[in-house]
Amino acid sequence: MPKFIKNTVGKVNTTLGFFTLTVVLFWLKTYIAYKTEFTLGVKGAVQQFILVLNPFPTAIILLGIALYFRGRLKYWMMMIIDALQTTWLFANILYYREFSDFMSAGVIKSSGAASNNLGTSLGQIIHATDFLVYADVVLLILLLVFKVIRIDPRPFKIRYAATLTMIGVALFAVDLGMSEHDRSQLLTRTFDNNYIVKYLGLNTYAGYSFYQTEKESATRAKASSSDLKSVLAYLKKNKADTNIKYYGKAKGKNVFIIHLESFQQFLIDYKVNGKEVTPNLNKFYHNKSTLSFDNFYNQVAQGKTSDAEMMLENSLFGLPTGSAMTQYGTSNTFQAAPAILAQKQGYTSAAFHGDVASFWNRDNAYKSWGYNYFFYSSYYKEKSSYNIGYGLKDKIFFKDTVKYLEQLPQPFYAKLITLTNHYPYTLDKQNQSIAKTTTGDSTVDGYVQTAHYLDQAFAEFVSYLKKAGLYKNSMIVLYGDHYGISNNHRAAIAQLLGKKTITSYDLAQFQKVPFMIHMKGLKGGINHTYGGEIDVLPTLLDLLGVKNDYIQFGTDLLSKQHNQTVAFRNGNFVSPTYSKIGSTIYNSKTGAEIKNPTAAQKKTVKQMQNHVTTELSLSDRVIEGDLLRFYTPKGFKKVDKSKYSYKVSKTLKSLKEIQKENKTSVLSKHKGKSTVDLYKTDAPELSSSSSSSSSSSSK
Ligand code: GP9
Ligand code: MN
Repeated sequence: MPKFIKNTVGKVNTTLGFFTLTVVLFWLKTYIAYKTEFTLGVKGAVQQFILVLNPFPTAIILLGIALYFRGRLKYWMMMIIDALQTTWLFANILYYREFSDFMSAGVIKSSGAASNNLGTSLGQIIHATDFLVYADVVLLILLLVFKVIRIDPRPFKIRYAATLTMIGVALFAVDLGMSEHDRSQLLTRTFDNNYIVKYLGLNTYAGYSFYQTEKESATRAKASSSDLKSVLAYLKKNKADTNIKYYGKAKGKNVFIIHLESFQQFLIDYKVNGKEVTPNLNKFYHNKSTLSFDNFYNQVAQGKTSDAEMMLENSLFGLPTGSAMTQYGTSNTFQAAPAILAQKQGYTSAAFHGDVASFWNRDNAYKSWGYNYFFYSSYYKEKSSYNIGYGLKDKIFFKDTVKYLEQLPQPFYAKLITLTNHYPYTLDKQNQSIAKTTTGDSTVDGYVQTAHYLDQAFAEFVSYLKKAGLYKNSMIVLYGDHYGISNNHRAAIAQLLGKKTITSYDLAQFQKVPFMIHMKGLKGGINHTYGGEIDVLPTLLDLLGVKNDYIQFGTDLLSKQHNQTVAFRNGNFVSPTYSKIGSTIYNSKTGAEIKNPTAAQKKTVKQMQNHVTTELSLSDRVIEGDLLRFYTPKGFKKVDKSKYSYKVSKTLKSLKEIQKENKTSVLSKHKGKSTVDLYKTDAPELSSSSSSSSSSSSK
């Protein structure tokens, strides 16, 4: 045997050598699992480097704990720690296979593992080869037991142990620094468990998840049913009656919620070089059967899309930091739109989205909200040319949604979340059909192109709805979730709006997003009422004729008593009279700053501010204290999450079965003949002559 190999092999008989071997083996299997068991969406050299690096820091720190022990004990401690880390890896491999997500502390603690049916299905998802993750631990133990590797009984100098710990900590800092650079606000915005694992590794994810859960359960434990009193008192005071002109007008109709990603109100009727950016949405907006709101604001914070979803379907605000859907979506009790409509009016509910299931914790939160079905990226044909940015391109998404949509029993509540019009607004050449704007700001100029693409995709979907007979028996709701162009682009915004300068008031106005409700026979028109995302659910429930005795912070936009002070998540607000941004008051009619408010103005603004602060903090209390667990309106049954599974095979089976029991789906109405052929799209990727050369961009 060559000498250097002999020397190297000889080193495993020292404590440091054995430690190194253990770390390297642990790293290797973790990396193999990253590549073969999980879909982490690693893009580019930096992310790849981070992925290679990320198992090391915590492995060194954790296995290094053993080095502080004496004699032979340190070897066995090392093996115990190794086995524990491996068990976490093992558990996640199994969990991921079933749920396409990592196991969270919340799932373990709230005996969610059982409520997710993990126990019953374990037998089906486990493969004999899974136990191979323990191979290195078993091997090392055998080598020690049979003295192939000799235990070095000499004490390991604390100095050296401390140095190794420091190396682990330093590597962790490098990992964290690079990750934050690649994906800022990684830990505060709480996007997706996949992200934490991709950047910081499985062990750090465990720590993070347990910390989050501890924090949550502390506030939850402190909360009691008496906290509800102030919430209920507030709601009573701010109650808005229904509008009899509209109440129940949509009863029994299918409901479509079409989420227009990053879509701002200013795009409506906007032109580039004389060409409308969104001609189809404009037509829809001006249709006489569409109720269109032109003073409707997004109210999201860091949780962006997820905040919008939380407001839309629960009428609860997102949190000041992070995503409420991620932090509380798994464990809290909710009384959300899908559950309400299912229980009160027998609706079937489904959410459709072309991204992975775990983003914004949708896979768990949707169960808490009572969604019967959730169709995410695994349900759609995946081909690299079909994707851009976060996932499926809108035209393909809408088209491939139909094969599931047609199987839903009617009436249904279907939410379709689009994706292509998302920052950084890149679109492959073959899909570009309008010129970019020319502000010179590269993150802004592509915005109209992706919006134009979304508009075309929407039109294709609508024409399918008409052919399939769905247009006339559905209420179609459109909304933009949040800004597409952030406040950092003042100069470009000024150019887009044709203004010289942009004030803070203008920026607040720039937070307007579309909100439209279309239905055959609905008295439409442009409605100037001020409102925001928090008001959507109460408005829809009134239209659907559902008695609303739920805890919701918005009010029906069509009600005479609707409060028109619109809260932003940071406590600023706009209203038809005054708006307050920071400490500055503006006259909403003129947009001018009110430098010296009168005593009466001061008093009014103060009252408005009080209202805003109170509703935000009470809503936070409901979410952070999980207060809905103490409040169940009459006749409402608490949602049982264990009833739902979004696993592809189970869903396909259940859809098939339901066709036999319930003959109300579009498919049934067409005598079992699919309506997919009615769908017409000009998506170049789907035409036979298409090239699949266009690539997906980074995530
Ligand atoms: C991801 C998509 C984007 O699935 O919903 O979320 P956003 O970045 O807009 O919050
Ligand atoms: Mn969004």
